[in-house]
Amino acid sequence: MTNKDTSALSEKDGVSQPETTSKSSAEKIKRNRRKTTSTEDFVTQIIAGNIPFLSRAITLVESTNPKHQQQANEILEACLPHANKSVRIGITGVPGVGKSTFIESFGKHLTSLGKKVAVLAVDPSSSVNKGSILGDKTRMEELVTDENAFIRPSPSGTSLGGVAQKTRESIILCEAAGFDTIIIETVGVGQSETAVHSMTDFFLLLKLAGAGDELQGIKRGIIEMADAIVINKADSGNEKNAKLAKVEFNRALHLYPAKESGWQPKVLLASALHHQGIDAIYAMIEEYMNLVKKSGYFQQKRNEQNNYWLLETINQQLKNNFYNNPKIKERLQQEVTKLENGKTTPFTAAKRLLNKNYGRQ
Ligand SMILES: Nc1nc2c(ncn2[C@@H]2O[C@H](COP(=O)(O)OP(=O)(O)OP(=O)(O)O)[C@@H](O)[C@H]2O)c(=O)[nH]1
Ligand SMILES: [Mg+2]
Repeated sequence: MTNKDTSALSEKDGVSQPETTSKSSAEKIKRNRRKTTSTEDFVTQIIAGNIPFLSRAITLVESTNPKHQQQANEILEACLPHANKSVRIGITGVPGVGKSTFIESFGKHLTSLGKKVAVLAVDPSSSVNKGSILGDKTRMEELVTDENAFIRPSPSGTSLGGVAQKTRESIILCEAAGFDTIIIETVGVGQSETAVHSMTDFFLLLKLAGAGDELQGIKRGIIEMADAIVINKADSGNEKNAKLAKVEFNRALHLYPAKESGWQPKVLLASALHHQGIDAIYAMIEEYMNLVKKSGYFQQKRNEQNNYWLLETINQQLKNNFYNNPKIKERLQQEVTKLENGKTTPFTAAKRLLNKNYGRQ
């Protein structure tokens, strides 16, 4: 009881604390400012392949602090001419399908070929579980310690759009740092496959062989996005089921209209755990890249993706400006009350909020 009283009292006394806090945080800011690295240094180091600098730049990209964002944008613009020279591969599949195990095996195969591999993720739920990649880095034990690999968990964030944009910007930084193969993982929460599809050149769906009902439970549109379906865990007595699944997926894929890329999506078997089928998967991706680079589709798709992200970023920014505006917050609350009291309609309320404030952001 006494303790409680004391702590309650000390809380009251604590009214003066903010000053102390602000003093110390002011000092911190000063200290940090002294330590701040110039954009030029960042860019030079990133292009030289300096991983700690790459990590720090990604942290700036992920920051919500406007000053950090400003510097991140400057770094991104300067890095852009050094980016774009990579293969970007999207990988999706339900939890437990073997994404991490696959990325470990696939990534090691790539580094053994002399490639530099960056693994990023789009996982909007990562603010809760700290990111699927980080959560099971144990499944990527070898890749984690490979000096030609860079693994970064998903940025945290509340909206998929925000998380995806940060990952997309991180791709540019990784490419500028010399990573020629970028793997983007997603567990496929909400629309995250669509987001990953819109930032990659090749989209790979990992599947398990089921009991003959392979197409059940697959989200609409995923098959259409896939450039390849890899049936994982084709081992330990599961080989026959995997082969049957391959036939069924092949049949299903042929029902879809031809892809604009001119590529006929393929179905392959793999055992990520036993490193089987991995080299064939990479050979297939190389075949795809040769095809689309020759036809010009590669550049066309990247241009389309850039346009998409331009509009997406504008949408995000407009929304953020709107909802983070204190006046809007207040008026929105007022409109909600009016709505609850039957004094307005959602449409009139929305119009009023938008009309009054749009031009003043
Ligand atoms: N037999 C067999 N097991 C595998 C294979 N690939 C992965 N596994 C096992 O399946 C389990 C899940 O693998 P993960 O790589 O963690 O799967 P994930 O898709 O990353 O799962 P989340 O991170 O939860 O989304 C682990 O116990 C792996 O050892 C495989 O090719 N064959
Ligand atoms: Mg995983």
